[in-house]
Amino acid sequence: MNLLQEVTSDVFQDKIDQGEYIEPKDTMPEDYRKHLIRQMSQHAHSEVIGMQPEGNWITRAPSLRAKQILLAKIQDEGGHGLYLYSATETLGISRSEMIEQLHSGKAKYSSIFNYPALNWADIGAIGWLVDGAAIVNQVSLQRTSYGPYSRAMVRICKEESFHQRQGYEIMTRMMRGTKEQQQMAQDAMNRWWWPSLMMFGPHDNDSPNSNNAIKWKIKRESNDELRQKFIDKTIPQALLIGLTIPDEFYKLDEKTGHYTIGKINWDEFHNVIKGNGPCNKQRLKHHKKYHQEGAWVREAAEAYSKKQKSKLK
Ligand code: FAQ
Repeated sequence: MNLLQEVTSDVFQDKIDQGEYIEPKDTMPEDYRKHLIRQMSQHAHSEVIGMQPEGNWITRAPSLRAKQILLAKIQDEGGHGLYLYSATETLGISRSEMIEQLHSGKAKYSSIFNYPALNWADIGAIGWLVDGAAIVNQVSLQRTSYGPYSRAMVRICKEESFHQRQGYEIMTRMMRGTKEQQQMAQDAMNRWWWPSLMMFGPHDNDSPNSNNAIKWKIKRESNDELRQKFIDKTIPQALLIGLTIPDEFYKLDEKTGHYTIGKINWDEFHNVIKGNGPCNKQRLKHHKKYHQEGAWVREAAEAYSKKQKSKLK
C-alpha cells in the first residue's frame, strides 16, 4: 500500500467507525468494493434462483387463495433480485457480468435452493424456515455500511416478513389437519431444518470473509450470532404447533436462555456449495435456458430505450 492509499484507507475506516454510510460516488478501497460485489451479487442470485423450488408449485397449490399468495410471494422474490442487481451495479459491475459469473460457477447462490420442494408442506417449510432465516440475516443487513444495499434491505425485510408468516400459516394448518398432513409437515421440517441453519454460513472461526465484513460493518452480526437468533426464535414456534425438532441433542440452556443444538453437517454444506447438492445442476440449467430464451426481451428493451433517448436529443 502506498502513502496515498494508506491515508485514503484511514479516512474510509474513520467514516465507517463513525457509523456513516458509504455511497456509490464516495472513495472506497478496492477490496471493500469487491467484497460487496461478491456478497450482493450472490444475494441477488439467491433471490432469483430461489424462485425455482416454489415456482414448481404454483399450478399445484391446493386452493385459489394459496395460489394467489404463492404467486405474490414468488414475484416479490424476483423483485428483490432486481433491487439487489441494481444496487450492485452502482459498484461498477454490469448485470450481464453478474449473470455470466453465476453461469460460469464463479458466483455462488444460497445453498438452500439446491434442495427440492417435494410436496405442499415444503412450501410451508420454505416460507417459515427459509424466509425466516433470510429475515434474521437481512434485518441485520438493514444497517450495513453501503447505502444502496442498506436501503434495499429495508423494503425487502417488510416483504420477507409476510413470506415468513404465510409459510408458518401453511405449517400450522397442516398440523391442525389429518394425521397424514401432520406427517407431511413433520417430514418437511426434518428435511429443511438443518439446511436452513446452514444458510448463515460456516461457524465464525471458519468464515474467511467475516473479519473484513465486520471491520467494514458490511456485517453487523456474525454468522453464529445470527444463526443463534434464528434458532431461539424458531424452536418455540415449532413446538407451539406440535412439530418435533429433528435434533436429539437440542436443549434450552436455562442459564443463558438460548437453545443449544447438535452438530451441523458441514460436509453436506461444502458438498452443496461445490455444486453437488440434489438440485444444483437443474437450477443452473433452468436459469441458463430461460436467460437465453429471454434475450429478445432484453434486446427489445434496449432498442426501445435508445429510441426514447434519441427523441430527447
Ligand atoms: N450458501 O466467509 P463466509 C433468501 C460461502 S436470500 C452458499 O462466512 P460471508 C430469500 C460464502 O459465499 C438468501 N454459499 O462468507 C428467499 C463464501 O464463499 P465465497 C441469501 C455460502 O459472505 C427466500 C464461503 O462460503 N441471503 O433466502 C453460504 O461472509 C425464499 C465462506 O463463507 C444472502 O445472501 C450459503 N448459505 O457470509 C428467496 C444474505 N454461506 O463467496 C426465495 C447476504 C457461506 O468467498 C425464497 N449474504 N457461503 O466464494 C450474507 O449475509 C453472507 O454472504 C453469508 C455468508 C452469511 C451468506
